[in-house]
Amino acid sequence: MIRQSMCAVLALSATLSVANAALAQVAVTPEVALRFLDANKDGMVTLNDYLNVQMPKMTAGDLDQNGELTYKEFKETLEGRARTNAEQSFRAFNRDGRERTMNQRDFLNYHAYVFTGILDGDKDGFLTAGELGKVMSQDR
Ligand SMILES: [Ca+2]
Ligand SMILES: [Ca+2]
Ligand SMILES: [Ca+2]
Repeated sequence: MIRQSMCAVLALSATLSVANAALAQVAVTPEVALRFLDANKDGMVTLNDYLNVQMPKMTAGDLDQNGELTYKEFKETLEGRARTNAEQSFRAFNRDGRERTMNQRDFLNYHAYVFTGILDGDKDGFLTAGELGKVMSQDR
């Protein structure tokens, strides 16, 4: 049951993770967002591409450069609804036994979950404009 409500929370977060990647206030098509997420520009968006796009956010958000994110630092890497849900996400993925910081593995696990659990609707390891569009439209 806890897991289910967590999924709901993360579903909202996911929408924003994708959306904020490519857009500011402007409406962005799934095709444009998809192109942005294709980090190695080979025409397919894999988990690796997705994590490569998210990774710089950890570096940028780690204000004291100690390789770990406090809740406050983590929150700063997110936008919109993902930020609103930052506390639940932080609690769910900060699993290294320490209470107050999230390491790189935790951070990538969070985003991997977003990709695999939410964005990749048919679970084939690739993100399509259709899958992205579905998630993006749920946010409207
Ligand atoms: Ca790619
Ligand atoms: Ca830090
Ligand atoms: Ca897919």
